[in-house]
Amino acid sequence: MNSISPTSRLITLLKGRGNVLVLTGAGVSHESGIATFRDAGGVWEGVDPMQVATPGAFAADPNFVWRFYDARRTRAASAQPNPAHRAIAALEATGRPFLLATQNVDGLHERAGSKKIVRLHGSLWCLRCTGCGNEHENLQPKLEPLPPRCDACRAMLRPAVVWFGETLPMIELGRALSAAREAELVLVVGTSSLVYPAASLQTVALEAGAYVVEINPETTSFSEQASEHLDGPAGVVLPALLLAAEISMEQHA
Ligand code: BJW
Ligand code: ZN
Repeated sequence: MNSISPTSRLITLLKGRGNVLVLTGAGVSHESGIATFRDAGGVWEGVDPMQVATPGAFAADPNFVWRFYDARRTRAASAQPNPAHRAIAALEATGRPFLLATQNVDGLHERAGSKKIVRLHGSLWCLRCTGCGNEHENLQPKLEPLPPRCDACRAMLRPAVVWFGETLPMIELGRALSAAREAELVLVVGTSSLVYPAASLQTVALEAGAYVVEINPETTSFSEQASEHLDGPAGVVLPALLLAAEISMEQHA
């Protein structure tokens, strides 16, 4: 099993029937060729987040912000789910109480077969009208002309993602918080645990008594608090864990 050495406690919890919560961040899509935000070569190395990921940035230059998201949509559309996305879907498919709360907006978890999912930071594939608030799905990576306009009221559409300074969708955050309070096992995969309130979920779970495992090739601000840290890429560690716990990934190959 490479150099990964999960504890027997973790394997027992994976084999059991208790509530599982999986929290994911950009690192889970890294092996699909999608850049993370804060690593070397990450999204925020090429562009200042304050110029593309705030309501003020969109108000100041909607075309610039849309071009940024157009490029992200194009990249995500050509990417494929990797073994980490598939392992998470396979864990859900065991039928135990389960929730996946992702900060990712790329849609790869859904394409890997995850169903019990809450999207804390929205989706690249959903547009929201800045006038009437209507939301609709749009799976075309390239939108022309930019900025796209609402069919109903002609106001500008924006990506339905959560920018800095905006509140997270209340129902989704509420579901994730409840799952954190009820979970027996939490897997925190591929996130720097720097962005709040998403990063508070792992602490809520710990305080409620969950066994919280971090899977990440680097240490993070959460590593010292984690019950266990598994050092390695998610696409290697997660399938290895499922194998050790005798959970089949066959349906998600
Ligand atoms: C691998 C791997 C592999 C690599 N396998 N792992 C205190 C001070 C100042 C501000 C704040 C504060 N507390 C809260 C705030 C506000 C702010 C915040 O948290 N700022 C911090 C940065 C300090 N939060 C907000 O504004 C949030 N809203 C809010 O708080 O509302 C209440 C409020 C409203 C008004 C006023 C005040 C309060 C909203 C946050 C929205 C974040 N949005 C983004 C962009 C989404 C759209 C888009 O994609 O463009 O979400 S920012 C970006 O960061 C994105 C991500 O979802 C999010 C988290 O990043 P993530 O996923 O953790 O990625 P990285 O790159 O950080 O980490 C990747 C990890 O993967 C690394 O650890 C690698 O090692 C690892 N990895 N390869 C496994 N193969
Ligand atoms: Zn409208």
